Amino acid sequence: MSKLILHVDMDAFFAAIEQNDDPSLCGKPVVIGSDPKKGKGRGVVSTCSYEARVFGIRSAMPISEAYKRCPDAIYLPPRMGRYIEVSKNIMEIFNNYSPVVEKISVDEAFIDCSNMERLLGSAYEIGSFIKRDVKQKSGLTCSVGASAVKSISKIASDLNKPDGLTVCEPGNEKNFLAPLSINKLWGVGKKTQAILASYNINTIGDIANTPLESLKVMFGKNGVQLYLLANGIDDRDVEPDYEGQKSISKEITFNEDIINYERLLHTIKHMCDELTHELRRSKRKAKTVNLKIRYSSFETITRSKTLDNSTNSFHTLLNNAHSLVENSLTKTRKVRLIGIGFSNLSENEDGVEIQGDLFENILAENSNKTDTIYTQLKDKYGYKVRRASLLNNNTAKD
Ligand code: TTP
Ligand code: MG
Repeated sequence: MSKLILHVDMDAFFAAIEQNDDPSLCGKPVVIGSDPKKGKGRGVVSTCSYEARVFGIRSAMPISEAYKRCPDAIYLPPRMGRYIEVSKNIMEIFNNYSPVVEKISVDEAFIDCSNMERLLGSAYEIGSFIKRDVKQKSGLTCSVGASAVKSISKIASDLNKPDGLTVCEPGNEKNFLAPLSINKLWGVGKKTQAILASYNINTIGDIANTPLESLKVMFGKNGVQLYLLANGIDDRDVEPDYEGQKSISKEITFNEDIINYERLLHTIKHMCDELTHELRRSKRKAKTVNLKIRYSSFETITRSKTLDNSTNSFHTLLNNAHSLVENSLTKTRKVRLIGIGFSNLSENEDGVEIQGDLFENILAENSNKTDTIYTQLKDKYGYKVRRASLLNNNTAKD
């Protein structure tokens, strides 16, 4: 028996939630992102409704460009707390179908339904049931791809968006992929696409028909991967839990480029606070802290530090983020964007780690208790709950 892997991706996720929560937005172009400030805003589009996509607006586009394309659209700031809540509800629906669910972002997951056809029906039926449940329980539509091959299911879910359901039957993988553009293939970015196009390789079928040796010459090891994927060969399994989500991160584009070091540190503290909260809510720890700085020249540097032990202690993560900034920032240069990420995530075992010095442990335990109470308060009363040290108001906004 071959595997049956479904990939589900919500349609226009953040924008669809806004439309669902406020029906007066339905049928209208809705753009989620930073304030466009009448075309002078400096942030980016997070996502937009399909009505806004007609104007050419897309995720990651500068918000000023979106405003140029559709000044009459409804521009809304993201409500992450709400999106995470809906995301959790949706992931629970997937868990009703299979215990093997791999969440790969806030709005998409793989579900392994292998050997469940007897119980649940054909790939097409299982896909329809999931779509129906998601619609009934959340009011939202999603798109589903199903096949025996992880990478093909991912491609398939994107083919008939929104509200799509696309099945590739086992044995038909090569035919299914052949006519599709090469940019549908995992790992093919603009650079790879340009190189392939220069050899007149434009479809996945063209790659499949290219000798492996030629692909190796063009791309080295990656050429082998391209060849396998283009031929529908990918034996990766669905990895349950958080293993698919390798990191969490936040970044902020300042209203104007800044040089004030104290303000930068304060912004980092805010981001560490939000990220630690997310770690603790989802019962995870991080081992690596990542920093991204973009100067006003657009030159971007990234630095990371891997700790001896995984942690979800606010103070430990913050101290390491601070030391990364301290060691890598050129303080005489203006900063346009700053980002903090935590990666190397693992599940949190219960209890406090007891290692080393007793006094250190008491401090760690107290800090852990404070973090736990803080997480509970924030969960109960929302994002307005803040650590006292975050209450002064020189925060970056955007
Ligand atoms: P996507 O699934 O990529 O996009 P989408 O659900 O909005 O639209 P589609 O129908 O094409 O799937 O991303 C899920 C959410 O993640 C999206 O609603 C907003 C957020 N996101 C960003 O904040 N920035 C980004 O650049 C992208 C791509 C997504
Ligand atoms: Mg989506």
